[in-house]
Amino acid sequence: MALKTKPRGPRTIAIVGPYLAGKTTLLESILHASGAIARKGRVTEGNTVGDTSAEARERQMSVEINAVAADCQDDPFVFLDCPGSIEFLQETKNALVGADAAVVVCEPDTAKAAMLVPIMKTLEQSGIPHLLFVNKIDKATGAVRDLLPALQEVSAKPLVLRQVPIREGDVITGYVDLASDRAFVYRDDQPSELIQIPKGTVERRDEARFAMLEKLSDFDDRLMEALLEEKDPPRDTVFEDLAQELKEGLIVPVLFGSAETEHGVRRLIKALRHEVPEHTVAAARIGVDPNGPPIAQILKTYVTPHSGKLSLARIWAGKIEDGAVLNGERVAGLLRPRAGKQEKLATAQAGETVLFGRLEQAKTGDTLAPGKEPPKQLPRAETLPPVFELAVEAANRNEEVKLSGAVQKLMDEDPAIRFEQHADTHEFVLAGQGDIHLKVAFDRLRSKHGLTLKARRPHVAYKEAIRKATTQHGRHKRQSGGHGQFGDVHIEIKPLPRGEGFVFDNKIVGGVVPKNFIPAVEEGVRDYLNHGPMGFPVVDVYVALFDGQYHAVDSSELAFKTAARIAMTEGMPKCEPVLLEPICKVEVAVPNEHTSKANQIISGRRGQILGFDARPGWTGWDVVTAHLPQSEMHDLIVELRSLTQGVGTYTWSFDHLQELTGRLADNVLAQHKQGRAAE
Ligand SMILES: Nc1nc2c(ncn2[C@@H]2O[C@H](COP(=O)(O)OP(=O)(O)OP(=O)(O)O)[C@@H](O)[C@H]2O)c(=O)[nH]1
Ligand SMILES: [Mg+2]
Repeated sequence: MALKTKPRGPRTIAIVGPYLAGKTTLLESILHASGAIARKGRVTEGNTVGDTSAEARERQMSVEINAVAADCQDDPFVFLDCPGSIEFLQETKNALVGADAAVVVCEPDTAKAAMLVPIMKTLEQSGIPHLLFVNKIDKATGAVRDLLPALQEVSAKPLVLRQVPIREGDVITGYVDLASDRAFVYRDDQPSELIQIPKGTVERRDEARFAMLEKLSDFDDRLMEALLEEKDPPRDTVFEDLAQELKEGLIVPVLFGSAETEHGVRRLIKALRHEVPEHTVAAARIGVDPNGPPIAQILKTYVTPHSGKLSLARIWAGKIEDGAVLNGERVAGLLRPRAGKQEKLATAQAGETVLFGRLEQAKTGDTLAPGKEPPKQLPRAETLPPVFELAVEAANRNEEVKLSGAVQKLMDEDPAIRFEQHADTHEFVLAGQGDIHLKVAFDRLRSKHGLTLKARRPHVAYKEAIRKATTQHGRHKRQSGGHGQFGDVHIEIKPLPRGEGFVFDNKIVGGVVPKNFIPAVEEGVRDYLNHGPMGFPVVDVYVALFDGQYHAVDSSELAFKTAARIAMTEGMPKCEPVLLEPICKVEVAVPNEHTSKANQIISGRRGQILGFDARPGWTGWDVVTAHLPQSEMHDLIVELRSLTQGVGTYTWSFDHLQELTGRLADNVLAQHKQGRAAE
């Protein structure tokens, strides 16, 4: 059978995988191998094409998507090098929206395989074809064949090993490519050299090649027949199956190499050129007619010092020109992201991933189309719920006004950032995926928006309630010159069941307090309830006005309001006030070998475990459900990640208020007093 034509047209590849697996280094090697750059930089030396932002360079880690175009022979690609840190998973998710396939970079270390789970799940759930690149093969201590079962554990799809190593002593010096059945020795930063399959590798080659063909034949009857008849299948059938089964997401090919020395990188590029499907496949996956009218989607927004706002977008259909009006805004600059200098374009075609200049309203994830109005929006990446919060304020008071606007711009770039003013504590709270994520956000606010923030642990919204009832008289009387002030009330104060809030009751009969003053009494009570005897808002309390007096001339709304406040101020301390702390419902998700540790963390933080269950759709994972005091949640994610190789996570929501007494309550009150004194 004749080999079908190789996929054509521009394709976009996301380079993903755990923290420090070597993704940015791999991008550098891909660019070098394809001739896009003449010299390779190193992450440790701060001179790579990726990680150019100050925030990334300073930390020697990727903190956002690096998009770089490279023509691999005649095939145009855009590579999206994604950050590996779990704190920047949102970036990866946003990039994958526009990817035809993903290269999952990992290390040859069975102990690190579990770190792949979050990304593998994301890929499986979104149906994006992906292959594994086992990097740092120069440092591998164990055998590749022993690594494979550990990697298979984290993949729902069958892994298909495409190469076997050739060794000299402990060092891997080359590989046999199982599809073409040819052997190569590595040459640093150069193409590998074709050799005879060494004798010592023949047996391993036979075994691995048969295993590969067997897996491919699970989805191809012709191949199955050939194998049963013990015939070596035609090479073209093998290549065709590899491409078809990757496209359909049936298999996960596994290649290996060393990004640092460029070993195996050209082989990887070849697999991408021949096997990654054309953009029409990804377009169909998200429901776009690739032959329909122009439509594009934003994968990332950059705010740059020189070019202003740039929107990295995948064009799913049609042609878009510089100057076109998309969603009511004119594109001012159409660029291809090249290594070094970006390439100016007059038009960009379906399948390309390009930068649109100065679309001020456009946000990451938005769908764009020509015309005034935004088109029907395509599915976006899920937004990760925040797991870490800090209270922030402008370091310089004059800059307070800039805060909201600057954070809004930051959120256009990074949808995983949340920002709100807390209704109870009045603090501005910035929330995100962890400490480093927020630190990077602060750095960006400073460098791009000229705003320096002060941050601290947010206050917990404590409340208070009462345990006993009382009645109280309150009178406000003042005689000063002509017009006096007079208000007089008798109120009943009673606790309400938890969660019932505040109820005001008017029980006045016979007009002893005229109707028009009653709202003022309620207002006086409500005012008081903002700061109860302990200084916190009071909840779950019933107050009834049942008696009082007035004066025809001297009574006023203000006088009655004041009388009500006086009654509350005197009455409430007699009602046995008690502190209430917010309790959240948390769902902690961890691989099940860590479930008992998760339980310990929760118990150690005064949590109450409600139960645990298998995590739906995540084989080998549990979800522990618990009630946890909010005051214990600030650094929960930090501890959870440190005990679970970074993969453990949680979601939370406010659940109820619960009485807090004893030493812990005393501490809260002492701190609150200190805080108020400092204000
Ligand atoms: N020995 C060896 N080291 C490598 C290889 N590839 C990368 N490294 C080193 O691994 C470290 C991390 O490399 P990066 O390319 O920054 O890794 P990354 O996956 O982009 O990291 P993040 O984006 O921060 O997740 C650097 O010190 C690299 O020099 C390799 O093939 N072999
Ligand atoms: Mg990186």
